[in-house]
Amino acid sequence: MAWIADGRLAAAVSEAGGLGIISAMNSGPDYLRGQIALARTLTDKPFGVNIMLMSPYADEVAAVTADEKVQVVTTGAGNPGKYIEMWKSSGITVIPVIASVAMAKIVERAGADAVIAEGQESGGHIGELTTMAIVPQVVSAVGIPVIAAGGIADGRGMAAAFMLGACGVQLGTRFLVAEECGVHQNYKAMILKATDISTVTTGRRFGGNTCRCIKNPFARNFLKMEYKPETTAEDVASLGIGALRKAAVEGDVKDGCFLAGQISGLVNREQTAAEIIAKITGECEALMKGAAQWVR
Ligand code: TUI
Repeated sequence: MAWIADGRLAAAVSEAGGLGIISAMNSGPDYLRGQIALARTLTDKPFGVNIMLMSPYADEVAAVTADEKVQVVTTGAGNPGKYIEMWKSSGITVIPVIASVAMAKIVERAGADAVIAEGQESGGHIGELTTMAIVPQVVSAVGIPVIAAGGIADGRGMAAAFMLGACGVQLGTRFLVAEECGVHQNYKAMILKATDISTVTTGRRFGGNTCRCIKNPFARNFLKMEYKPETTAEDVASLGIGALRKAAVEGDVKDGCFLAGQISGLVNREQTAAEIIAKITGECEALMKGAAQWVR
């Protein structure tokens, strides 16, 4: 969650019993070192760092995580194979986000400790499969633990993920409205007022770069440009530059790109990370006690 998941939010999630993740996003090593240091002032619990593999600084921030010996690294938007040995030799638990069975098998073979199987309900860069379809197929295909992501924001989603064979869940959209999340208030307001049909996907035309975001003027204009016959893949690549920052930092509701998942319609209260985690795990536990009620 570029510009969103910083050291403060990650520390709050870890303090509350989750595993907070700092997004290294498109920033350089100094930003990441600063956020790791900040998180360490706020918690002594484990937390992780997410490396977006399409970042121009991926090599540098990957080295920072090894040097800083963060407990967990997750990766997104590509194959992290070339870094896994370095991370493992630093004692780091490596958990790539994958969007297909093929990539899950590749990272397992390369030494990943677990995978996050992410459905296309998620916000941001996504693959083609839904959470319902990808999670059980990845669980059947690999021997390492599978964490489910995409479309999960409450105890029902968490319980459903466990039923599909996952042993954990990753939530993004739900934590956009955490009190400890420093994203612009307009971003939070956008999520709080979103409905089930408030998101769209951009970047599908040329493949490999599909992104889910809130349907605002930026997204509508992106889609209009993307599908003009004369538009090229290079044109599309330049359309979103700077738009994540405009959304998360400036709160620009017109020209910002507000990455958010399809479950946004269910997210309608700003709460602390601890309240969010207690609510979701409480709901999940209660639901799972009666999980057999519809079987017969
Ligand atoms: O990475 C994400 N979500 C993101 S990254 C991001 S920043 C960005 N901006 C513009 C273009 C691209 C990224 C915003 N949101 N989620 C994890 C994720 N990883 N979703 C899908 C994947 C994925 C996709 C392909 C993982 C591996 C993969 O492998 C493809 C291949 O064959 O190399």
